[in-house]
Amino acid sequence: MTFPEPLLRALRNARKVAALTGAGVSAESGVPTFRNAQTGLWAQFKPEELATPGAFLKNPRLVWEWYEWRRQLVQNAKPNPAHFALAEMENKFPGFTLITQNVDGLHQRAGSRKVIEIHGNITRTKCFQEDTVVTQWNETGEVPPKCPRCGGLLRPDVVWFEEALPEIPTEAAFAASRDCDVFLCIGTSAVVYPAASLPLEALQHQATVIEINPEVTPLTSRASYVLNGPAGEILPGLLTEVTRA
Ligand code: BJW
Repeated sequence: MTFPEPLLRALRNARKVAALTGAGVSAESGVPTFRNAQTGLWAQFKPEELATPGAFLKNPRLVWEWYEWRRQLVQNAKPNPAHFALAEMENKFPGFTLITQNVDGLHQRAGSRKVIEIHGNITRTKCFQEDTVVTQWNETGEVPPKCPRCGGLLRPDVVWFEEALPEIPTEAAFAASRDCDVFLCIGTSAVVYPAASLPLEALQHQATVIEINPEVTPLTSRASYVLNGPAGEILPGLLTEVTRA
């Protein structure tokens, strides 16, 4: 792909760069995107209908088992060239902030050191009752297991619909979006709020917003540039071009 010269110039001259990633960044690692049809046993369920506190309360076993399946999938997945290019950007771009909606930890496994996770992480577990992280519990065969302190149900430490995002990471994500010169919006359908307001916040503060996605999203018509294609191909190419002497 050839990149527009003004886009390359914006990145080369940027004082601060922020990037927001979504499930599309992990698609090339074999992790299904959130709004893609699920496969096998899980094909009959819509992710949007499992990732809510109401769904968990109605059928905690079902939701826990769905996350067990996804944990396994993520554990067996490997970071792809998009994750590696973003890790490299942390070294090459001044003031680089990586914000992710992904809960799979693949950015960290690719070498990104500073990752703002606004939707939590699937590898952590917390108590539904106390909302505190739990690292050990008795395996009694109950599904889901119970909190060793209060006996409440354990759940993944992720943010479900209707739940508040973690305050400190979310504030940091908004601050980075307001303060950057270039904002990269990569592999997200840009429909889930408040994450979807981050590129809009950047636009309002005169940043150059670059969308990388093979599909059209609600952001497409507003972005300064749209790079249409898979992140695993576009990001390494972009990094090479920007850092070319
Ligand atoms: C590729 C590719 C390749 C494919 N390369 N790209 C304002 C307006 C309207 C609604 C709301 C609003 N504010 C809040 C709401 C309600 C709600 C919401 O946004 N609903 C909308 C659906 C309408 N938001 C919430 O409920 C949030 N909470 C909240 O606001 O609380 C307020 C509150 C305050 C105080 C007290 C209490 C409450 C919470 C949102 C939490 C979202 N959680 C999930 C689940 C996380 C755990 C898990 O993984 O199970 O996060 S939902 C799901 O969506 C997940 C994702 O992070 C998130 C975004 O999805 P993403 O990443 O964009 O994935 P996809 O699948 O949608 O898209 C993939 C994209 O990749 C596509 O575009 C492809 O084309 C592309 N792609 N291959 C590049 N190779």
